[in-house]
Amino acid sequence: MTNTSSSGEMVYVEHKKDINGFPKVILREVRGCSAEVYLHGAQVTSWKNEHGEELLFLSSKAIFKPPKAIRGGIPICFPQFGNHGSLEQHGFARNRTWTVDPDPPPFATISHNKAFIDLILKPSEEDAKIWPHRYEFRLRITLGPGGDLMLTSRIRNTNIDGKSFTFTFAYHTYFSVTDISEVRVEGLETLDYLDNLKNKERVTEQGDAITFESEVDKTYLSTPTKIAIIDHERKRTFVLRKDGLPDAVVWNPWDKKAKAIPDFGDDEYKHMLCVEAACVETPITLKPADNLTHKWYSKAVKVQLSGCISCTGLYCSLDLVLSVNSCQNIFCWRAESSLPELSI
Ligand code: TA6
Repeated sequence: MTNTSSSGEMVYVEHKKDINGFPKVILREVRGCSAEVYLHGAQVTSWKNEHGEELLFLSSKAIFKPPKAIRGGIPICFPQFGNHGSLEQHGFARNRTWTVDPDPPPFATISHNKAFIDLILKPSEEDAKIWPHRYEFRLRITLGPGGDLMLTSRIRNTNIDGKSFTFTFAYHTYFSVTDISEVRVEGLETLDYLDNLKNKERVTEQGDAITFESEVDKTYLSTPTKIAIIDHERKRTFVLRKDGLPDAVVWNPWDKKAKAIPDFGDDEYKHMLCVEAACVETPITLKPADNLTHKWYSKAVKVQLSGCISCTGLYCSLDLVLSVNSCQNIFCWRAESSLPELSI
């Protein structure tokens, strides 16, 4: 389903309002893929393939009323993941209304993608009371011509008092699956994880692909940059690629917890799985940025990524690329690892 203007041109980016009047953006690509982003939380709430099939889970009980976070899609957890700190669960970025970024700094690599939107979050007076830092959080969401969904967060410390700040982070992605008991996750075998159901006890995962038969809430540490979610029933494989985010959280509330979550249907746990590109174990520390604007940005992307976590910490970018294909054997998604480098 392509969307053309009155002059017959393809409309890659459409600004709309939902039935409650809340602003959202629709991204479309020529092959018929699409994505939907709410300015509330800068949250992707839909990602469809060229057949119009929904790839992300969105609860039938999701509440679209700010400041409540929307249950499903891809909430952004910032500046705190989960209860790793004194702020509200998963921080406040998902509860804030973002704005369209009028002047996004250039990226290091030129991209020919057309279906993208740049959003920005800046601290409010309220936020400064609970998290006393000045920052700019820029997020680019891109739908690639092949249907890949790419999210790049660029976070900058604009404190004028010379103070650094530290944060944890996650793209809290809800994947739509046919039957959770028929799903496998590959790429996390033999890794250490923090079990959030056992007071963050550190455990080592067994050797096989991960399957699901009960509640799971695990933070895998220092994972590979690529993880696959294989939905056997639908012969579908999601490949998640991440950059700048060493950890990955895997969550399914199962039956009992599902009943306890007000904006989540009792049986919906059967059709979703969260696999979240995250930075939890070693928080990111950013020093106040200097004023090298454009040059700073383009150079920074390359250099800073490694610098920011270890010492210099001026600026960082956190990338997530989601792609999906219709094969489901191990060789296929591993073959995908020969995909070209990230160009947002
Ligand atoms: O990412 C997993 C997790 O931290 C779980 O512990 C569970 O609480 C889930 O997030 C959902 O959190 P929310 O605050 O959206 O209800």
